[in-house]
Amino acid sequence: MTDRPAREQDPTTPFYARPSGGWGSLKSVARHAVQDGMSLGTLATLRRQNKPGGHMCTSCAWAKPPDPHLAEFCENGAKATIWDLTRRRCGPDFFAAHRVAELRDWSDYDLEAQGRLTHPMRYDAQTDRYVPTSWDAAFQAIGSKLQALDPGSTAFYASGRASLETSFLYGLFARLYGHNNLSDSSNMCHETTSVALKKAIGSPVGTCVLQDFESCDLILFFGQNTGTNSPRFLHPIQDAVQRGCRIVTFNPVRERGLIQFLDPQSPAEMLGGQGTTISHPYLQLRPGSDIAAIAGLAKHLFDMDDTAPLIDRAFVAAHTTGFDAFERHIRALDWSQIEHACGLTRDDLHEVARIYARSERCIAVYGMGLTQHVHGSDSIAMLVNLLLMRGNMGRPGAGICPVRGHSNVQGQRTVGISEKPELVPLDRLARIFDFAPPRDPGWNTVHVLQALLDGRLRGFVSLGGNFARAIPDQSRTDPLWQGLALNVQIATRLNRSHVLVGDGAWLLPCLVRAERDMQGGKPQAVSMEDSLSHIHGSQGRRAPASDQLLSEPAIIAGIAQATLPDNPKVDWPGWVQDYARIRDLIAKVYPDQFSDFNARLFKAGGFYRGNPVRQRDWQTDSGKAGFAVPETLTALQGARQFTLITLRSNDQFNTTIYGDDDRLRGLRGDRMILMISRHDMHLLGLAKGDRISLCADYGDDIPRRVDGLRIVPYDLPPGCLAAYYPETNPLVALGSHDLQSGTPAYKGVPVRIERMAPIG
Ligand SMILES: Nc1nc2c(c(=O)[nH]1)N[C@H]1C(S)=C(S)[C@@H](COP(=O)(O)OP(=O)(O)OC[C@H]3O[C@@H](n4cnc5c(=O)[nH]c(N)nc54)[C@H](O)[C@@H]3O)O[C@H]1N2
Ligand SMILES: Nc1nc2c(c(=O)[nH]1)N[C@H]1C(S)=C(S)[C@@H](COP(=O)(O)OP(=O)(O)OC[C@H]3O[C@@H](n4cnc5c(=O)[nH]c(N)nc54)[C@H](O)[C@@H]3O)O[C@H]1N2
Ligand SMILES: [Mo]
Repeated sequence: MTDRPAREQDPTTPFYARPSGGWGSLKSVARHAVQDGMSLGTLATLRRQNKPGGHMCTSCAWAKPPDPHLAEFCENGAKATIWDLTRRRCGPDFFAAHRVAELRDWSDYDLEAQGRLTHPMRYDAQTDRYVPTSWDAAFQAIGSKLQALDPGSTAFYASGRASLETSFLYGLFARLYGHNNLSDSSNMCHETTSVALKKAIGSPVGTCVLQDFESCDLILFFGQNTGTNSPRFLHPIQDAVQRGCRIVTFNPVRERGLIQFLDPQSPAEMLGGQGTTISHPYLQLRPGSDIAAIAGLAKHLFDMDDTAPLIDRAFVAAHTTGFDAFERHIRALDWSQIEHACGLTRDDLHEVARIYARSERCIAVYGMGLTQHVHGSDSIAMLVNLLLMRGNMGRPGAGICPVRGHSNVQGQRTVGISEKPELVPLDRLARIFDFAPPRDPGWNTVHVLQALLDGRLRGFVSLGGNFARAIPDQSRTDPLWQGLALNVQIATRLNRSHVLVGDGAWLLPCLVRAERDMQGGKPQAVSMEDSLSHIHGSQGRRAPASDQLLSEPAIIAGIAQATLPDNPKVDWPGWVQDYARIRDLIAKVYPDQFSDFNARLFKAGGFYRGNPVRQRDWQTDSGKAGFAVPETLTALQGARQFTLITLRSNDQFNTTIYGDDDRLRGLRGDRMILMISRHDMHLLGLAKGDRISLCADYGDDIPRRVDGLRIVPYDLPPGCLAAYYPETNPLVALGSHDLQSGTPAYKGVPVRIERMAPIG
């Protein structure tokens, strides 16, 4: 196995007291660059990242401004590119040397650290090894298998990184083949947003654009770790703070990026070491209790409105429904209920309510801290309620801003990767491509896993990602993947999903976004949609990691052509020769949003897909925005003692682990840790460094446990524990998900702590 980078063994380093950004982030990038043998060419590639004519970063989905910084990339974007452009290769020699059973014992880090996949490979059950195959043989064999299967017993998963062009072809392929089982990483992420925002305001996506951050006077942050997961967002936040905008954060964990920031691109700040203070106040509520906290804010606002009117009654009357029921519900709540649920005091909430009442233009930002809970949709609806009370929708400097995860996850849904047929213009697809699209609802992630558990899933195609490792309840699902008739993995690096396979598996390597994609003798561009609904062209220039690689569109087209009967309206090989033709198809299917797609592809800052909410046009059933009465004050079930939130470190991109540090949290050298408050350590008689087991406590009889986590004292509210994803995913029950959207409740895992005998 690969030597892991040198690291400290004590994970319990004292809290990192410095601002985020700054020298720490530059040092962190430099370390990764050296480990991975970064060339000067990679530096040149980084300089073009996120700029018109260059490639769009494969890390987060944050907006790319029209006037980019000299280096419009962050620590983590640089890591992602360096990781993609590694000099390490994982080819036929590697697979000849290692049985798949052996690889199942390797860590996530060691699997990916082998470098880029170079050849199409087929799994050979007899030798338990991946063996090389040709593209043509792979396409023909996969095509025959798909033809033999009932389309309804297969699922096509997509991780949110693939381009609009790839995603459009993938969705079309699924429907021509005969199903809507287009599960997406979004099902584990912001599906809650797509469902809750659609219901409340008629738009499944955020309403803000970058300019709104230039004129807002208050930004509320709920459960989004900007410093780690969308670091470029720190620039507009810092600018906002410097012009006097107030930031208030609700998060059980004190996240460095929202406390203080040092701009690595500002020499004065770097030399002075003085950062900008970001949030004030920063409220550490209990996990899952955002509904209660926002209800408290609303209750104060109603009280304050009785003496000095502050609710935008004209807006409420003209643009909303359900206000009276909402007002009655909130006024009737008891302060002790609210305080008990969220762990914040009435006074804490009063301070924020006063700030909100004084602000004229407010933006609410949120991430996985809201979406990944059993009542995630209710939390989002509550946040919308709060904004609607003061008319903070459909005017400059105001609105709601979910921060999406993968770089094109929002765009994939826009162009048809959806298990919900009602969100796709099926009639138009039927007309343009002359076929009868399936109309039955498809499978989301939870449905796919239920089908895997009860044997209904027979074939699985994965467009990127690491599905088997990203999902809940892995101890139950891991052994079942080997029983599938077909498992196709389109990927760039080896991961756990590729080694949990049996007969009928293929591993198909593709280009990364920074690489040159030549088709029909010409370099091709692809495109993606950022979190603020702007579409950007992206062109790679680097030589591919291997001459055997195909682009994602070429792989999808190859499989589709080998699977489907001929159709004169469907020209797979022709489309792949020229991606501009795929964009023309997208424009034809989605004329409102993608007209003149090719002409606008490289517009600086991207072109805006538009959002009717900005004109106060509410595309809901009632034609208005809806106030909603929450069903509960907290997403947590029962009165459990401990709730675990599973989250990301600063040294990972989802299941891709770059290293064992979590610089912004001041933690080093180990990911198998449990963060716990000193209060709870005393209560349980635990000491720093003790080893424990975590056991899920859902009250069912399925054993779910993770052994060997080390205790790290951390500043958390009592009862709240935190540990890393994906190491703790075996604890999450598949049945525990947002009730409306099916997004797994990764941030609200009921657990018990069991002491382990000291080792050595
Ligand atoms: N570098 C890097 N960037 C990434 C990723 C990555 O892994 N690494 N992943 C990408 C993806 S796919 C996504 S979806 C995004 C994820 O980005 P985020 O949305 O930031 O997701 P997480 O890091 O999982 O955790 C979010 C935050 O929610 C807080 N939280 C947990 N429970 C609660 C709660 O009940 N209430 C509140 N108010 N807060 C809570 C946690 O403390 C944490 O700060 O980032 C994307 N960008
Ligand atoms: N406990 C817990 N679980 C979670 C979460 C959590 O917060 N807590 N978050 C959830 C969220 S928000 C998400 S989005 C999912 C993420 O789930 P996924 O999107 O499925 O997982 P990733 O880790 O992003 O996928 C990494 C793999 O993608 C492949 N890859 C990388 N780049 C490319 C490319 O350009 N093309 C192709 N074809 N393949 C590529 C590589 O082989 C790499 O190993 O996890 C979810 N799971
Ligand atoms: Mo995500």
